Amino acid sequence: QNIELSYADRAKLPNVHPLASKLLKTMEEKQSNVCVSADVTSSEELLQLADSLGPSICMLKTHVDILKDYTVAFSQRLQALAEKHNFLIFEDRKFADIGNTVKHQYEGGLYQISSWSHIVNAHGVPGPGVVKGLSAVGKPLGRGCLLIAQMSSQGSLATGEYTKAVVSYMAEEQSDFVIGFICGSKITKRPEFIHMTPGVQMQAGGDGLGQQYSTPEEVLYNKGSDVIIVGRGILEAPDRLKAVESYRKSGWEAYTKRLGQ
Ligand code: 5IU
Repeated sequence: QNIELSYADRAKLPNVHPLASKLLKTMEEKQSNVCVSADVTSSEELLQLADSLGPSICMLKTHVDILKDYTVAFSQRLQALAEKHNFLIFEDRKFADIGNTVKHQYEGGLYQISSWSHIVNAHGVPGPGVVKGLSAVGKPLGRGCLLIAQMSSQGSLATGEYTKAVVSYMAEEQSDFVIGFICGSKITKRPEFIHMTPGVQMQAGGDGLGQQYSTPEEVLYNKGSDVIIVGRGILEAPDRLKAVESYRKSGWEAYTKRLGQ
């Protein structure tokens, strides 16, 4: 039988990445394993979301390229809100090119993602070079990366041997920059890695475009993941604040149940 470590215990492990440690501590302090997926197209609305939902979340996920009005000032205000409410920023950029190209995509262009996002993610398809390229930019800044080991969408090709290779060949060898995975369930026993799962709503189902939903209880208790990523379950609720709090509460209950408390 595996002993379940608490988020607080895992934050103190000798080999844990400093950013993963910070996230785990934040989760424990705020009693929140909720990452809100702030998939809105106006930067003003995104900042409002960050300010109002900030106290209830451990992380805020962005798709900066869907904003119609991105500015550097916006990225600075978002960083200030992350400080104010103690959450991490995760730009869901899904890098998937050769090392040299992702280096430029991460550091430069219009968005200069590495300057404001604590965490980014990458596909394993290119092989270890994608992590090496990102790491060259992000490691000196104290950033971290999640590898996409599985996807929530129907018919995803990221399964089986592919998932295993992402874990063993890509993550375990580059754990100075890789802090965990996007996945549907716990895929490594190493407690230093963080498992984050999208495709979460209060009711199981789908969206008609391939998204598949599981409940917080299913993801955190049955599947052993650590963080639930919730977009429309919160964004399309009549009261977003009430919704994020209900995800926070059921997420925390499922986690404490897993710990056997
Ligand atoms: N997202 C997924 N599934 C994945 C990955 C990312 O849904 O496998 I990798 C993103 C897409 C969207 C958010 O930004 O997570 C989920 O939003 P909804 O909760 O609204 O479905």
